[in-house]
Amino acid sequence: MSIYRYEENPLVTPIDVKPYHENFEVIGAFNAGVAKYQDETILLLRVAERPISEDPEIVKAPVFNIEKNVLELKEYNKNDENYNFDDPRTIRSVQKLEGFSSLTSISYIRIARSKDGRHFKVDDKPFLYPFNQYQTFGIEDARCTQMGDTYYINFSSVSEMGVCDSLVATKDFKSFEDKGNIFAPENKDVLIFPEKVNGLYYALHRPSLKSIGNYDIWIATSPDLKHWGEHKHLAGIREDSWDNGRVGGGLVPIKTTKGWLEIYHGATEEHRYCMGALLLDLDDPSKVLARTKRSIMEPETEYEKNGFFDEVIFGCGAIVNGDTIQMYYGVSDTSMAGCELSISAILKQLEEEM
Ligand code: MAN
Repeated sequence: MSIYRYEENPLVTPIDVKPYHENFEVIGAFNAGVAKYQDETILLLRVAERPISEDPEIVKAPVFNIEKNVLELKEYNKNDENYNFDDPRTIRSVQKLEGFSSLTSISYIRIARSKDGRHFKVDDKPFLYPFNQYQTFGIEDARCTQMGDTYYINFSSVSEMGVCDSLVATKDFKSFEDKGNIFAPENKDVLIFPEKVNGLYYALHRPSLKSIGNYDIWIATSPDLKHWGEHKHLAGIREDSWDNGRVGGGLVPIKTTKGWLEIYHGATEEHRYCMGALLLDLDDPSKVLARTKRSIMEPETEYEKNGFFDEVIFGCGAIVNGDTIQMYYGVSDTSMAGCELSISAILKQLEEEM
């Protein structure tokens, strides 16, 4: 697969973002949803800010207090044997096999704007900042689906209650209307299709299962973008493959003559994130017509391999022009990069590897 990575990469890095909180540092500006609005390319950046700790033994964990409308800090001592600090993203209780007690940073959504798609300027203020009790640990990994002049933005809301998926709508990227939580915990990587199919809205989603089952992609329908049902399993992880650990939707599904093209992410059990492709039936997107055996893109460049969390490429959005997918993607949970992929080349790989 030939991929054209922009010479300007990475396009947005933590240095380009001024911290919103005093005594915090920006450690990530990544995993952005993408939109074309008027003459601008908009990136809905996930900005992660970490409290600066004066004492190397102390790890501070930010939690937004909704009632008091302030960001509070919980402190952990690195020598505390009840907790594990190996994953830089989380603080885990050693008593629990899975999951985390706190996050080491708080994420929210900030907009970066560009006229040429390569040079971005980051807004001074957040666009989506924790606004309810489901978001006390932050707002992450936005996806944006345009329908008419409305842009639907969904994202992970993270709190002690779990990770759920929430929806807002905007027409101007200044204000938004809250549409509530659309998928209950734990669920991530929700991608709303850009048009109805046979009178119904469709969305991909990724329940994160704890007792049995894997981190697989599911599909659901809705009459109104509010009530989601008809849940079906769509695509699972594959043993001995680059996507044997987890899979999740990446870009908003792209309508092609051959079917709905979904560029998804897959990770190994060791958390190396690559991108692959699925082709879904135009008339019934719950039918998988083809899936690439090989990945279509892997972490290769320095900025894709090294960062806060190494070996991650994570596409959440794109702008499509004819045969070209201009994909913007998070690299190593740190920065944003851009590249161009050809739809016909991906369809060819799908046909060969069916
Ligand atoms: C995982 C990672 C983190 C994220 C949490 C909560 O641990 O993806 O980046 O903050 O989940 O969503």
